[in-house]
Amino acid sequence: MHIFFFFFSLILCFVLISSSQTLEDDKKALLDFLSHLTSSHLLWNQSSPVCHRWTGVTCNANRDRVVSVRLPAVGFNGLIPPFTISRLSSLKVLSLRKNHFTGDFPSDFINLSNLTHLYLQHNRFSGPLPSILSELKNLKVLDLSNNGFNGSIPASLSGLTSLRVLNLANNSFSGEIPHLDLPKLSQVNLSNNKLVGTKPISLQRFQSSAFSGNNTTDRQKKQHHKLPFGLNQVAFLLILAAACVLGVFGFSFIMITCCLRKKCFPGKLRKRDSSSPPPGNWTSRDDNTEEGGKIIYFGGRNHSFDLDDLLTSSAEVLGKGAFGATYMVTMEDMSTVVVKRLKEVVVGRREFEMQMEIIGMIRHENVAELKAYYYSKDDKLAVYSYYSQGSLFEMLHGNKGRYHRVPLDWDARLKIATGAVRGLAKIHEGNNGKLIHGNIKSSNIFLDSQCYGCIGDLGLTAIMRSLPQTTCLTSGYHAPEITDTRRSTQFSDVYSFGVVLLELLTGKSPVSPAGLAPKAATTTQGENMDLASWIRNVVANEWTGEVFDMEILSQSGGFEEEMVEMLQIGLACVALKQQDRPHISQVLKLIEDIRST
Ligand SMILES: *[C@@H]1O[C@H](CO)[C@@H](O)[C@H](O)[C@H]1NC(C)=O
Ligand SMILES: *[C@@H]1O[C@H](CO)[C@@H](O)[C@H](O)[C@H]1NC(C)=O
Ligand SMILES: *[C@@H]1O[C@H](CO)[C@@H](O)[C@H](O)[C@H]1NC(C)=O
Ligand SMILES: *[C@@H]1O[C@H](CO)[C@@H](O)[C@H](O)[C@H]1NC(C)=O
Ligand SMILES: *[C@@H]1O[C@H](CO)[C@@H](O)[C@H](O)[C@H]1NC(C)=O
Ligand SMILES: *[C@@H]1O[C@H](CO)[C@@H](O)[C@H](O)[C@H]1NC(C)=O
Ligand SMILES: *[C@@H]1O[C@H](CO)[C@@H](O)[C@H](O)[C@H]1NC(C)=O
Ligand SMILES: CC(=O)N[C@H]1CO[C@H](CO)[C@@H](O)[C@@H]1O
Repeated sequence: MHIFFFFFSLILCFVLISSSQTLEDDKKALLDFLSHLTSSHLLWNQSSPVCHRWTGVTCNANRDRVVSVRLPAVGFNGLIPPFTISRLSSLKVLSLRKNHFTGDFPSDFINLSNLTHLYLQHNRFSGPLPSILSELKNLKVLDLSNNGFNGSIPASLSGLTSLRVLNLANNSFSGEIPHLDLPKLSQVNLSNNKLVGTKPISLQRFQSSAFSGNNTTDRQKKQHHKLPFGLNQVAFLLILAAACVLGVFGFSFIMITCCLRKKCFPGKLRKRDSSSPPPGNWTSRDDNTEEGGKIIYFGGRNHSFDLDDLLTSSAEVLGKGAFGATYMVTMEDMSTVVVKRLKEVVVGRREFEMQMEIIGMIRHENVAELKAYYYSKDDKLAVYSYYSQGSLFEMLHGNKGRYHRVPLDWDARLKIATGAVRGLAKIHEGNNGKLIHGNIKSSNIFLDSQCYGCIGDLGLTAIMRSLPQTTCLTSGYHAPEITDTRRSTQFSDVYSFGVVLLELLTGKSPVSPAGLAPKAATTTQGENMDLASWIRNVVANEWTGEVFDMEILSQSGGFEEEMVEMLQIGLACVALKQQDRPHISQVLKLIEDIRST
């Protein structure tokens, strides 16, 4: 009996020890890794939580294991300390690209059985690839380009059955290219090696540029193609080098949220097929290094992108506004950020940086986060978080944007207003209570994962050529005094926010007043009237019930009192005289009280 128990507990212990690797073990492995490397500026604070604070480290949803380590361009050199990184047994993504690591391919990495993405490009690795590499059965992306690997490409790579991307360019691989039977492979680059012979049939489907700079022959003809190393890229590498030398200033956040985020309207909100063309020239045109910029990150938790990423990742144009073009940029880890390429910046570098630093300080769940910025003579970029559910404008007025129209019930609208007013109240506290948004409108309000409103586009009006031209497109949001002063204030922000509230209630767009015509026709000014004036008129004539969006009236019986309350708040915000408007903190309290009373 005793012996039985003894063995039983021994087995139990063994099972527990072998299967319960913890975050502590992961932390230890990472600290071991770092302790062997003297070369970087990276500091992981032992007493701060790994999952929240450590640069480049991301955990799983339970926050009990490390799943991604991304430390691109942090100045590491020497050998990768063996048996450190490879102890992170849950690791899925490892990026150590653009460092100066030397030595052989770290063969202990084959213990990382869950690894899906391995980025070791732009280091100084050498020697042959171990054929045992094929043990990494889950590997989808393998980028070993721009190193000094030599020897032949192991035929065992055929065992990497999940592989989608293989980049071995700019190494010294020799011999013939093996037959690689990888049906999922969609991108290959073996250019600039010392390979000979014919392309295997299994790789015939890839363009010849993937094999350029070698002595391989096509079935038809020899390839002699090599792209010139353009000036743009030279400038670009200089900028990057400068950024490295200056040290890693701060770090950005991984945007895994877009994957984790639930949709507010499952099944209903469909993304349109994105048929927008990619942006034209993403490459920095800045070849004056003195004026050349560096990218500044806020946050310091994780950095999943560098400037290189922003300028080379696949980008999609989201829109072209008064401040310049807005792009949605998807990173190599499939996270997404919004990049604004600002035109007509009127302030100089110092003022630009000061303004960005002020905005970067604003951290609130209802304010779209400024993740990074970049200033050079020719390019000014602001990088914000991306909200996958689109803007309130798209939600309300549908079909014109990237999303199809979805009915929004009263609860949803109340939540959006609540989030947005919290965000704006936080913004007005910024810069010692002096910060102004200057461009509040429904297309700058986004929905977060909990479907609360979030304020986007913060901080741009202050650095741009006065206000965007007051065209009929935006004037619906502008306080009357702005027409004369051309300067935004916190009062005018409250006015614009009031217009958004009215927009939520009526479902009518302030930017297309023609839609008001049928009901407004009885008034004197007819269809030239903006949304706020129209509602003032209707309410003055005691037709209150008439202003509400049919969609919320039909959906939510019994909430009319709440709507009337919101209407009164909205009307107070759009008071013609600025001193009659409430402070945003009062608006916040009023809106939060709608439900809680
Ligand atoms: C490390 O983190 C702790 C807690 O977050 C903090 O109190 C401490 O100042 C940090 N130490 C350094 C050297 O940054
Ligand atoms: C690897 O991933 C699988 C599922 O994706 C998981 O069940 C397993 O526990 C992971 N391995 C480790 C060592 O975390
Ligand atoms: C893999 O990990 C085990 C311990 O879990 C270790 O004994 C072994 O040497 C490692 N393999 C390699 C190739 O590093
Ligand atoms: C690979 O490079 C190393 C030096 O880095 C050299 O000793 C070795 O002979 C080379 N192997 C082949 C196959 O070229
Ligand atoms: C190979 O190196 C050249 C010149 O350094 C560079 O232009 C090219 O982009 C590199 N190829 C890859 C696939 O990284
Ligand atoms: C290319 O390879 C062929 C053999 O496959 C060899 O005859 C030829 O000399 C090589 N050319 C160069 C430029 O290396
Ligand atoms: C492969 O990389 C070379 C530069 O090294 C580039 O010119 C070529 O376009 C790339 N081909 C593919 C298919 O990516
Ligand atoms: C066809 C071709 O470009 N072959 C080149 C392959 O790479 C070797 C080594 O870099 C060159 O010598 C060949 O000219």
